[in-house]
Amino acid sequence: MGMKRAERLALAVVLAILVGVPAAVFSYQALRNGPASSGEIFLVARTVEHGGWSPARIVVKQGQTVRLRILAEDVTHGFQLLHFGVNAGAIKTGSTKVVEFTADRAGEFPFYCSVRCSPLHMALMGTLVVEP
Ligand SMILES: [Cu+2]
Repeated sequence: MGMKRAERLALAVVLAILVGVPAAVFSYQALRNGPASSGEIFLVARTVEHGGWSPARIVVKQGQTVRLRILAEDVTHGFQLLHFGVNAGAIKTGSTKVVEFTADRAGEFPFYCSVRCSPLHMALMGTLVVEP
């Protein structure tokens, strides 16, 4: 014997509340906290000719575990943050790589593209700002 129509409807309503309310609360918190606290920062690499790093300046707090999801948008790029021993290697066109490190020192640190991506490759630089 299957459930009656009313019972199925009641079950659907209960499920919607059980799943929907936590999802709504979670997305609200994610919006309010922003990308820095939720732990992942989305970073887009483009050739300098097409805008360079976006954002070109990343601000985090000292002690924070920083997770960068890097998209190589137009051609193959790399990502290098030498002061924290981070080297993502080649990131193929249209793909992403995730790197993670702990920002254990305060200061301003340059990050670079590590793959010869274009004539202005050497100018593809950004800055990581670690606030004390
Ligand atoms: Cu490059």
